[in-house]
Amino acid sequence: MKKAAIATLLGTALLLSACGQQGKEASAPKEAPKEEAGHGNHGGGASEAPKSAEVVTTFKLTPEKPQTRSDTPLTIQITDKNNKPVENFDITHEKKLHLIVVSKDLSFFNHIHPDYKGGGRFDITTQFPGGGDYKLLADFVPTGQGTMTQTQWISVQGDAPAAAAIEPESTLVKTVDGKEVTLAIDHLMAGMDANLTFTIRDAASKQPVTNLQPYLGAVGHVVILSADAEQYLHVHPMEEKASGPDAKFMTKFPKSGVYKLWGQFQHEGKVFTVPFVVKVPA
Ligand SMILES: [Cu+2]
Repeated sequence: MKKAAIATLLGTALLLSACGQQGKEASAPKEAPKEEAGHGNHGGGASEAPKSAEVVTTFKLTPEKPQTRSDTPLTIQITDKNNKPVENFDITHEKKLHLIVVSKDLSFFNHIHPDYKGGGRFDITTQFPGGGDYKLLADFVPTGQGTMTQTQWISVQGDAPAAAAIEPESTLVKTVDGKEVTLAIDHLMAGMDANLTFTIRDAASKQPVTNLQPYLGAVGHVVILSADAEQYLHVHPMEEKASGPDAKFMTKFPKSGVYKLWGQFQHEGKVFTVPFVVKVPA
């Protein structure tokens, strides 16, 4: 097996990360959102730069250029700028590190949780469904610092399938795993607090689903990426303990443009992921 090379990512690749409004603020009327509403309690809002220049994340795949659909070990090593391991991480939504993997055209999305091995090292074995470029986004909170997201583009062996177009959808209704999910967005504008409401029904009966289960400690999670995968938002619900049919989120799209977002929910022990593509006007 080819020796894995090491790709190092410095803090310059920091992307935006924001968390949904939570806890006691959840009952605030949406007409008058609090100023910091989009930032939640993770301190990683778009307007405050986490100190990630102090943190270096190294993504190591074995082999460096993985094969399609084969088990591929991935190690994520987090150190400070002096190459000393970062040891302690806050747990956010039940995990010390959240890893998002997307294909370049955003048609593939995976949200996984590498195991913490100590010494700043996280391990997982994963697979990639086809050849071509993928982006890895690791989302974590070194204790005493803010939320940070560090990323790495990687390349998988084999021909990339034809890129899927990332086209804004005029009707935000999708059926996934027997659920009909409707997304309504208020105030969809760059730099504004936007309200995202997912409504979940049984696809066959059209009955509202009122017994959603917590997934990673909340009624749902939303990950948002700009079409070029450069802008990243991880949003948590306004009312984490909600159980459906509505799951409400608030976030701020940093710029105008096309974004893909994925809502993730759990029902009857199974997590389902529903994607939408929206265009944020200037
Ligand atoms: Cu996660």
